[in-house]
Amino acid sequence: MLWYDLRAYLNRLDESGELQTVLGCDWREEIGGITELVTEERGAALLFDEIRDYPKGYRVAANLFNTPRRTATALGIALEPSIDGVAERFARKLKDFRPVAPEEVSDGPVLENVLTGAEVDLYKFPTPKWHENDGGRYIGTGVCVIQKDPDTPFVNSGAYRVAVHDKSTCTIFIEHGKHGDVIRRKYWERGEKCPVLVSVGQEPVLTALGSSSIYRTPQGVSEFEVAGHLHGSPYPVIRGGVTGLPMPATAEIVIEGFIPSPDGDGLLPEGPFGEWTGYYAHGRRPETRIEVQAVYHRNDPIIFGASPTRPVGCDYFASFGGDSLEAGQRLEKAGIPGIGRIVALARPHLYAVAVEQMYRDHVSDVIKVLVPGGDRYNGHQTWIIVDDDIDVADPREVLWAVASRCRPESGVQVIPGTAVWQLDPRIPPEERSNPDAAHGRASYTAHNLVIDACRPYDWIDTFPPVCVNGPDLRRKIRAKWGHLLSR
Ligand SMILES: Cc1cc2nc3c(=O)[nH]c(=O)nc-3n(C[C@H](O)[C@H](O)[C@H](O)COP(=O)(O)O)c2cc1C
Ligand SMILES: [Mn+2]
Repeated sequence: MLWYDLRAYLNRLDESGELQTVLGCDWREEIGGITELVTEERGAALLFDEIRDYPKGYRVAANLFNTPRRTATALGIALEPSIDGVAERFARKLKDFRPVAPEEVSDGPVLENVLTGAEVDLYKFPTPKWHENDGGRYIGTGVCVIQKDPDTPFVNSGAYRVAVHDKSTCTIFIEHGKHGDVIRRKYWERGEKCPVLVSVGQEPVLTALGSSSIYRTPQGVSEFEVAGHLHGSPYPVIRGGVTGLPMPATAEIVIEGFIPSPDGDGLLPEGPFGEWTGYYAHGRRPETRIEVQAVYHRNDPIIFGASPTRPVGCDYFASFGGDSLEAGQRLEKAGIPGIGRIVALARPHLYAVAVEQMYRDHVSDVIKVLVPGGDRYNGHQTWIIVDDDIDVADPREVLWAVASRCRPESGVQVIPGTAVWQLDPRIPPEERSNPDAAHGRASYTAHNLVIDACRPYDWIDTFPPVCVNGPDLRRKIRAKWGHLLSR
């Protein structure tokens, strides 16, 4: 395995001087407050200990993956020859994907403490209130929520937010249509409660896969199998005593229980919680709950927190994968040539795509594939298509292309689709739906804004040339006069 557990990764951060231990904070405001400011300045990874009201050793870790270097390290992607190639190396690694089934083991550190029945007490852990206006303490942010399809062997692991409601009850918010939602509905349709595990603090690879920040594991493929592939060895799991579901053997804390159907008394008020889009769009509304029957935890457990901050440049995992990777795979599958990098430049869902134009309708073909207008939970999306001389990772370059190459009369399109995503800040209040057992959530019309900022193919050769020196001269100047430059 790349990492035995979360602690192995924290040790690596410590060795490289990137881990800052912080003592004596209050879980109410200070852990979240410090994390917000440090994340905004892309500062150190944080490990909080000696938290007010809690025993020494009961810790919280945050800001662990937010730089490209840390993300690459966490996923075992070589940083050499340069950080720029990390996205390509990661995509290559995934291209060779063969499912590696998890391996059941009988013991592991997660079993160091087992609480059942009346011993269950979720307040045992120093769960922070992450943002000032959050409506609760979220123990589950960068978690792995583990559920099994009742009809097949498929086991899913997704990051869905989980709040502590009382000693033995959590709330959980899963968007309609996500794998965890599809699975729980199958149990509810049979009149059963859905068995569930919430793993809080596990090694980085499963953590990353659960959130789809770096790769969206398709329905029917287990995140455990992808993790096994990336680790190069089967993922060690232990069966939960109540549900029989597999938990990471080296997890810090695992909560085990059942999600009852939203019928009857199934729902509890949930939220608000500062969301990854940078807003409180969900607000406080009814969501499903987890009836907790057992809690497993290591000695001196660590809650891993992934509390969203202002999204400008403050990603959870550096975004060289995720939806950008998926868009690239769709273009490749459709046989569209000349595609360069695809980068998520802003939250939520604004992408820049580089294309080397090869024929007259090339850009239209790209748009047709990127904008399916289908039923997705991404809400409104913006796509900016640029020529491949533009560095799509640099927002200033992309904006220059929009400002100088997009012809507004033909370069801008608005293409409708539908979505059921609840967190889009632009959904009008009356269209934001509550969960409903029979129908799920209401869909709404979500549009794609497409900005073609490419030079017109028909006269690309006579388009005004870009006024920078050619690469040879630039290289020569750099070689001789590099001492005048900072990079
Ligand atoms: C920190 C974090 C929190 C998230 N919280 C939620 C959430 O509360 N509800 C949700 O539906 N998706 C949430 N997501 C997004 C899902 O994890 C993501 O869509 C993932 O693909 C879900 O797993 P699935 O594809 O197996 O359904 C969150 C992602 C991250 C990184
Ligand atoms: Mn999944």
